[in-house]
Amino acid sequence: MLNQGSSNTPVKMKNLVGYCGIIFTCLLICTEQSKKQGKAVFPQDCTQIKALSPQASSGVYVIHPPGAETPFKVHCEMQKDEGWTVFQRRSGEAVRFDRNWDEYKNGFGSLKEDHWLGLKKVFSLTKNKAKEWILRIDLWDYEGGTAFAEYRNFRIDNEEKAFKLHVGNYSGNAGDAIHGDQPGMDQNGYGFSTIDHDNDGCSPCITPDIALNECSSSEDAAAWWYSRCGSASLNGQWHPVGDNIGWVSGLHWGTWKPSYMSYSAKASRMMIKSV
Ligand SMILES: [Ca+2]
Repeated sequence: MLNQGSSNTPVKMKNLVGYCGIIFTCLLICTEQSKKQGKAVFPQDCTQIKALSPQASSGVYVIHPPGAETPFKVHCEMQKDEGWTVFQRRSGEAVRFDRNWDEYKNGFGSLKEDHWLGLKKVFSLTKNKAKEWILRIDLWDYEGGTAFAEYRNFRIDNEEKAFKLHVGNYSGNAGDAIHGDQPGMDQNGYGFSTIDHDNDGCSPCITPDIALNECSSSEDAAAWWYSRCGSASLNGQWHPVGDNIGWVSGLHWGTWKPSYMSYSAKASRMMIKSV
């Protein structure tokens, strides 16, 4: 990780800067050579972009993970010395999230605004087991508050395994909603569910509060790694201020705002970095 440990001596920093400069120069040379050969070389993810170019700012970049057949565009969230590859962003109702399996597989929305990058692309990133991936979830409420959750060892399986979710240890101040606010609600290890693909492991789904037919259809076609149905669900219907409490469908993080409130967040963002 660049720049972590501010106790680095100036000499070490100088070496680090020089080292990065060499890598960046090599990448440029490779890119130039590849251009001559008719091929372009792209960075693997936003973490690599930030490492090679510390001044890089947030925006849309082209990346080419080793696990992807072709390069694709992503929104990179650049923070200090960290480059995060964003795969979900919610901030309003301009982009609908009640979508089917193929749309969640391939992605939708605008990379510059609200969007879902697509499970296929997230899989192509996290299938690289030479790296560990950290998942970060940022949440905003209507009262000016924010919270976050981070999970080590994030990855998802391929489509044949329903893009099953894998997360490790939690840290943060939003609470561990993926592992659940009550026993039996753990979403870790569950496949992704959409209105036309039911992988929630229950039928009907008996939650501590109510019985639902299926998690996705009961939450107005929200899509998530549901498990009976669980405490986390950030792809539900977006609700405006003053009308954001009490809806079954919404942007829910049940360990941050208790599930009985059914509080729908003002905004959310999901992103990953490699370490
Ligand atoms: Ca079911």
